[in-house]
Amino acid sequence: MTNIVILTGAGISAESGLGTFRDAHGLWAQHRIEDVATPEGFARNPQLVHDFYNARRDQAAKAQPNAAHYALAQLEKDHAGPVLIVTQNVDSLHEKAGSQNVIHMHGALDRALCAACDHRWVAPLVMSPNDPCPRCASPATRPDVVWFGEIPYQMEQIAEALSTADIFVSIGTSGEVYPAANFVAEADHFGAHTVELNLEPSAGASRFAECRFGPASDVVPAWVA
Ligand code: BJW
Repeated sequence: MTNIVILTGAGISAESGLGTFRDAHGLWAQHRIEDVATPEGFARNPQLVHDFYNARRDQAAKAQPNAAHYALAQLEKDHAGPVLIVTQNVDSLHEKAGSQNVIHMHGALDRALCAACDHRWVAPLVMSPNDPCPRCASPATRPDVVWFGEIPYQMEQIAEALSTADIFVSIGTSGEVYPAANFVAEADHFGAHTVELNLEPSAGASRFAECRFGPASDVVPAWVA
């Protein structure tokens, strides 16, 4: 019984119409990271940050999974052993495709977080800085996403999964952002076979035992088959 851990990044959702971050016309070509993806940026201008995430929440709500998301959901159904998806993505396309075992290590667009009391709830489509927290009433509402300088979610479960993985697959991620960029080294250390499926070689491509390059909607179903 093989244990499969799959890391996904923005590239898997690109063909569903959601922008990546670091590609030529990606989100970071249009927005300064310091302004929209750090706690300091949020403290300086919460409305700007909410505008950025409100627009992305609207796009993500309308997006549909592509063949890569469906192939991974089918893999989870068909595979005899455990299949865990650790996604850096804040969209819900894995769940929409039918995957059930998904960790959102960078949070989720459809969740809100109170910066004052850490309460979490289902986000409305449009959020604003003055929205009161339903629990403590503080006007400290923020998107429940992980910004630079913050600790990604469920790191203990991820470390445990990487330590027992037989196969580790990285899909559609540039390998520029830690700690996710280091998962291949962790999985390799514990003896997993490591595979990269990406449009082009990522920053960490040389660390993988096997690489296949092309659009996710081609290479992921082909790898799963
Ligand atoms: C396709 C395709 C198609 C395109 N088919 N493929 C110096 C050294 C090392 C680390 C650090 C350092 N200085 C600071 C750090 C830490 C920092 C970091 O990594 N900085 C780097 C910039 C160096 N990291 C952090 O701060 C993290 N926290 C942390 O480290 O805490 C300490 C700690 C950790 C663990 C335990 C204890 C303590 C937090 C990082 C948070 C990242 N947040 C964001 C925003 C999330 C919310 C949102 O969505 O807005 O996460 S930034 C952004 O980057 C987002 C993504 O999840 C993340 C990764 O991006 P991704 O998914 O890889 O997208 P792209 O665009 O980069 O790549 C797309 C890929 O797809 C490309 O390769 C394309 O080729 C490919 N592609 N079309 C297949 N059709």
